Amino acid sequence: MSRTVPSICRVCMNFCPVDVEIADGVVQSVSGDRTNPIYRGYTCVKGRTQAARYTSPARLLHSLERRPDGTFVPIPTAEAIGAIAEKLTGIVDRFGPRAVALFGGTYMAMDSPVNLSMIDAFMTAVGSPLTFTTSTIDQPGKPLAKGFHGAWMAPSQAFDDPDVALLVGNNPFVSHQGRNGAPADFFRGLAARGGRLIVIDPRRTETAKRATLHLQPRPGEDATLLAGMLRVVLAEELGDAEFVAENVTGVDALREAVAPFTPDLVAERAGVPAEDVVAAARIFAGAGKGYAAAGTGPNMSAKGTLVEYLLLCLDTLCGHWMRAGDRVRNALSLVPAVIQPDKAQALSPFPAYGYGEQLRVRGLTMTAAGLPTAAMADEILLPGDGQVRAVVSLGGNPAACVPDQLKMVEALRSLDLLVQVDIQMSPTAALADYVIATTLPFEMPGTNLMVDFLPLYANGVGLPESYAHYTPAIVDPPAGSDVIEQWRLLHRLAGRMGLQLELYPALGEVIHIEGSVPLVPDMSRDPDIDELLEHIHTGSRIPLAEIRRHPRGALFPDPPVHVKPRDPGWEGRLEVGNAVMMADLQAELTAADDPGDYPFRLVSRRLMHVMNAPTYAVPAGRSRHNPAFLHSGDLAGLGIEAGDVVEIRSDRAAILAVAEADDTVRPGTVSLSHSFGDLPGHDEDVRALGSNPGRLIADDGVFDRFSGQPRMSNVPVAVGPAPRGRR
Ligand SMILES: Nc1nc2c(c(=O)[nH]1)N[C@H]1C(S)=C(S)[C@@H](COP(=O)(O)OP(=O)(O)OC[C@H]3O[C@@H](n4cnc5c(=O)[nH]c(N)nc54)[C@H](O)[C@@H]3O)O[C@H]1N2
Ligand SMILES: Nc1nc2c(c(=O)[nH]1)N[C@H]1C(S)=C(S)[C@@H](COP(=O)(O)OP(=O)(O)OC[C@H]3O[C@@H](n4cnc5c(=O)[nH]c(N)nc54)[C@H](O)[C@@H]3O)O[C@H]1N2
Ligand code: SF4
Ligand SMILES: [Mo]
Repeated sequence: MSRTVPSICRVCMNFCPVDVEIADGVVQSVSGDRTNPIYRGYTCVKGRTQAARYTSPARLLHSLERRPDGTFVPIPTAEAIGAIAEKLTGIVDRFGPRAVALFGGTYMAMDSPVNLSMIDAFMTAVGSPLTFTTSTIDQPGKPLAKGFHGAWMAPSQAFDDPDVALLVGNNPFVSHQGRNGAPADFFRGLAARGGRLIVIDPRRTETAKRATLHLQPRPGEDATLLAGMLRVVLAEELGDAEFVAENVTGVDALREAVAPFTPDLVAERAGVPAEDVVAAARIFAGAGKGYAAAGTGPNMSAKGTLVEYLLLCLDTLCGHWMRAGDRVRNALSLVPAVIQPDKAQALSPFPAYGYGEQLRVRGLTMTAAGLPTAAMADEILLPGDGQVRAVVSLGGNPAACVPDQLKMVEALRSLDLLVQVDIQMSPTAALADYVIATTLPFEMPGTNLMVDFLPLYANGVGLPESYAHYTPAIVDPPAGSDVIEQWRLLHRLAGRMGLQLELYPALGEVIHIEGSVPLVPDMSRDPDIDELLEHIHTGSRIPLAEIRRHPRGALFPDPPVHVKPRDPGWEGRLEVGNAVMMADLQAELTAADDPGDYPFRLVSRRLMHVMNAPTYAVPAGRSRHNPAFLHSGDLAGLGIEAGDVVEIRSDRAAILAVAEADDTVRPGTVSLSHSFGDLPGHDEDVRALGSNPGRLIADDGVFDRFSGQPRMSNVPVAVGPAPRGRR
């Protein structure tokens, strides 16, 4: 018998509401929910084809243990947990708690709202500060820049309804990182209102094609470009003088720092017309309400903090922040209401790095974006006090996603214990001592807490209106399987290690809520997931019980949230002339760019049909590899035909990739998606597996000095025909 039930797609962070057809307890098909007021039926190819994720023979249904000869044998998950608990306890006893690290990937943050809090509870109980996540190899510049600039204590202006949006290296049409919902609806609405869209991207992306103005610069020149725009805004007095006078400091320092960035200099450096730099500034500052946002590209250029800082300066000079009395249309629904930004005042700059855990390499420390993941391999390989001996990896694929793949794989191989929690035999799983088979999203209850939280993370992301959605588990795991939720695994592990967990509401370390009371679960039995969910959503503006009454999700405009006036005597100011940032900007002026032996620049990108690493469930008819997109002029110049295998070489390594002609790519750049391929030495068949650009990156070469994020885009490379016999 077949039935159709509503749920939430959790393949990517858009969290689309879907209708799921189920027959005999098995997911058959997935389609968009047309009745939904925000998404209006939107889904993408990954979401619509996800039934295959549930039934494929490649799905891991049992946990595995590695034998001494390197092969894997199935092991009951309960038995594996016992063995892992014993080994972890032994490692902690011998080497201390810092010898245990945890790696959390995107599916750790996404599949259950309980996971983040559970991870913090687990690592706190173990006593280790070494939790690494993908946050610091993604867009760590966002939280870091807020530290240098300060934060407006109300949301950015007109996210629901902008007159202008500036998107720098961000392609929401494919990535869905932007306004959550249906990307086309947002851009259509913007155009219909006469709103302006400015896109800065070395590729003429799906988003850039909709832009009023597209600047197609050399990669890695965003700081130069933004400095040029700031110079125009200041010189032509285009900003919001009243807002600046009341709330901002450092304008003179900024004016001085951007003075050398004339339109001509910027044009020459970035390879764009000088008049476009001026036009971008005039459009952005003159259009009215709006916001600026960057995506992964500029954050990965090893200057992410500076770029994000300059974007905040641009918004601040233009007064793009909500004022007293404004209605917050996308007031948080699920995140504790006490942290809703709702006051028209500035929080002065605060330390965003340089505190907490000191890593043993490159002077890196804890940051507002978390612990620098680019130091994880060194923390494993570097002998001495505090050396990491065990890694528990959840919902991510560190052997593929962390830059400097060669070093990371060497590090993971050297561990005393590697536990990989996964749905398939990923490259990391292949290196693990234990592979724990885990549940898929429709087998678990969930909420859209992560999406609700996004506006707290940065400008230009999240939902346009207050909207919340809860889904129960809608199918059971396959009959005869032995899979476990990530949160339950951690709880049981802690129980077997004799540890007591304390679970805080919301998103663990990601959000600190003064005075919140932890849940102290009974460690001798599995906690009830409903109780955990209730606790995680403690203090939300909309009680979870109310959200649960709307199985298709709903808008929750009431109680309304209005921005309050500034507190009497409040003296906080936003800082646009931070000395550290201004010094980094000056350094840009003299940064030499000698192509040497590496005339091309490798730039990052996303592909519609996969979420980062490909899974076994790549939609039918889509390529399993990640093509190297090159301009047809470049292909001709290199004597390479589309479809040929090329070699891409950096000063670190070489990879093979299948060339594809694409004239949306700026000449001189290679646009290649990440996390494909297999382990080094196992991915010769590039047409079947794709390749890993992370192998071309050194984690200690060029990097953002605050987050440690290596240069993952704008990587100097040479491109040529693959060696004979490898084409
Ligand atoms: N060179 C380069 N490197 C990059 C990037 C880049 O642009 N360029 N991007 C970086 C960024 S922004 C990020 S966030 C990281 C992403 O890095 P990861 O977090 O590692 O990425 P994913 O591929 O999303 O997750 C991978 C793991 O989740 C498993 N998985 C797939 N579906 C599910 C599921 O439904 N549930 C569970 N539990 N597991 C599942 C997969 O088998 C795989 O092992 O990569 C980073 N690395
Ligand atoms: N379909 C799909 N969706 C995804 C993912 C996926 O793998 N597939 N991954 C998810 C994840 S983990 C994340 S973090 C988000 C990321 O979301 P986005 O940041 O929107 O990701 P991209 O689509 O890669 O867009 C980055 C853009 O930066 C450009 N770029 C590269 N280098 C530079 C540079 O130096 N300067 C400028 N200005 N631009 C540059 C690239 O050409 C590209 O168009 O997407 C998420 N959504
Ligand atoms: S955009 Fe696609 S993968 Fe992401 S939540 Fe929506 S349907 Fe799922
Ligand atoms: Mo990401």
